[in-house]
Amino acid sequence: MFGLKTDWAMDVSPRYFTLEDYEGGVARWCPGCGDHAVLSAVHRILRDQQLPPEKVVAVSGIGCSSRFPHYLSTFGFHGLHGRALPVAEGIKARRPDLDVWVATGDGDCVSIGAGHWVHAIRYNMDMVVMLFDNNVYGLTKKQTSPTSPKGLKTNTHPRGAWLPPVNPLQATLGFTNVSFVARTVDWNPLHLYATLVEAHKHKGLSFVQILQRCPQYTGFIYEELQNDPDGLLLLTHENGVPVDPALDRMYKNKLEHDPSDIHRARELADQHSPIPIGIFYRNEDRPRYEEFSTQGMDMTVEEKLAGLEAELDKFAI
Ligand SMILES: Cc1ncc(C[n+]2csc(CCOP(=O)(O)OP(=O)(O)O)c2C)c(N)n1
Repeated sequence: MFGLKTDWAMDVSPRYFTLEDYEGGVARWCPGCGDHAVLSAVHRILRDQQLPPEKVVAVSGIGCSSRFPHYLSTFGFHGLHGRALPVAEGIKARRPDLDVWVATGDGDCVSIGAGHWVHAIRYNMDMVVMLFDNNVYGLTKKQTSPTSPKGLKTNTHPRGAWLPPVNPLQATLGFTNVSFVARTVDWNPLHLYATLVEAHKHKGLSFVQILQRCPQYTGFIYEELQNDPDGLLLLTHENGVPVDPALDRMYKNKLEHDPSDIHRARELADQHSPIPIGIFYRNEDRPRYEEFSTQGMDMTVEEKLAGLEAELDKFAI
């Protein structure tokens, strides 16, 4: 776990947190990498919501994007490749009071971490999961990822990826107990911020796919979309991402979509042109695993021992 800048435990007066209170080390990502934009959105959300740094934990696996926790001065856990989600679940299972933010790449989540992904969605523990989807393994220098488009030339497929990519939203919307699914893009700070705010508000696991530029290896993939907003379809609804006048002006293509409609959400997840962004699905009534795992946590040692003895007494002959 990373440390905090200040020992707030000693502080008894009301606190106002500035951006500096959340900023960690200087980010080592390449210039133009979309990860910077996501980091800056999260810094701003923490500041705007005045979340005490000691109550926030950033958790990640391995990859460029997984360096995320180093750049926050909250608690953090830079885990093993593909294992961000079980670490985050362990934290939430015992410390439901903490605000958990997970950073995971398309390789980290959709490839090596895919088993954990299915179960994390089903466990539906209250956390924000940000899928940094740059369609490639960035850190290990351009290998094909499960979300690489067919034909993408990489170090592992120099003649081009053979198979069609996994669609992370389509898959997530098919997992049992899914409760929040959204998509945003790193190059629109307004939409990125507003989507992550809604994800953070949601009680349950919020899965947010962030189309993320990797200028080094896959910069060209999102270039057209970045330059031409007409390639995107802005999902609008009173329970969706709030659309302020600037967003409204930016996107010509808009669609009113009720995020409680999972069937329509699945159809939209399958749509490629224009690409929908916004909240696909939202359901606050799904059970959350921490509602069960935290039962009895406030019992005293004596109460726990008495309970254990009572259970063992059932087997007395
Ligand atoms: C068990 C294990 N297997 C493989 C690796 C090598 N490895 C490190 S990062 C990575 C892929 C990262 O890609 P992605 O999750 O998409 O993140 P990005 O770097 O693009 O942000 C791989 C294969 C590892 N660290 N551990």
